[in-house]
Amino acid sequence: LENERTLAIVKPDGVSGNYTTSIRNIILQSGFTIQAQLTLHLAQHTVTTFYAEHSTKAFFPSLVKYMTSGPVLIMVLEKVNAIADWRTLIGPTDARKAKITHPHSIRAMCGEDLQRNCVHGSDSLHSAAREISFFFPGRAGFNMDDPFNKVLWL
Ligand code: YYY
Ligand code: MG
Repeated sequence: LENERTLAIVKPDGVSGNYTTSIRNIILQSGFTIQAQLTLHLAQHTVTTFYAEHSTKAFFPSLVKYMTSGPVLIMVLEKVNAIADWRTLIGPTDARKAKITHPHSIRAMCGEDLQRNCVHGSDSLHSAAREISFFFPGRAGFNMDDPFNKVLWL
C-alpha cells in the first residue's frame, strides 16, 4: 500500500466562515499529513486555468467570481488512498444535497449549495498530479521515491 497525494482547497466561503481550523482537524484526525500549504487570493486567469475542464459550462462565470471572491487555503494531503478518501470526506458536489445524504461530510458542514460548496478535492490520480503541480510547480511528482520531494516538502 503506497501513499498517495491529493490537492485540497478550502474555498473563499470556507476561509471567510472560519472553517479552516475545523477542516484541518478533520484532515489530521482522518490520518492525512499536510505536506504543503499555501494561502492565495486567486486571480481570474488562475481559476480559469485550474477549472479549464468546466470553461464552456453555463455556471463558469459565476464559478470564477466565487473562487476569486476572497483568499483560499490550498493543501497537499498525503495518506494511503488519499484521493478517494478525501473525496469521501468532503461529500457530494451539491452541499445542499450533502446536508441530507451525507450530513457528516465537510460540504454538509460548511457548504451552501451546488456552487458554494466550501472545499475542493482532486477526483483522480491524473487530476491530483495536474492540480498539485499547478500550485506547487516542480515539487508535485507523485513519485514518492523522488528525493527532491522528500527533502523540499514541509
Ligand atoms: O469535483 P467537484 O468540485 O465535486 O465538482 P465538479 O463537477 O468538478 O465542479 C467543479 C466546481 O464547479 C464545483 O465544486 C462547483 C462548481 N459547479 C457549479 O457551480 N455548478 C454546477 N452545476 C457544477 C459545478
Ligand atoms: Mg471536479
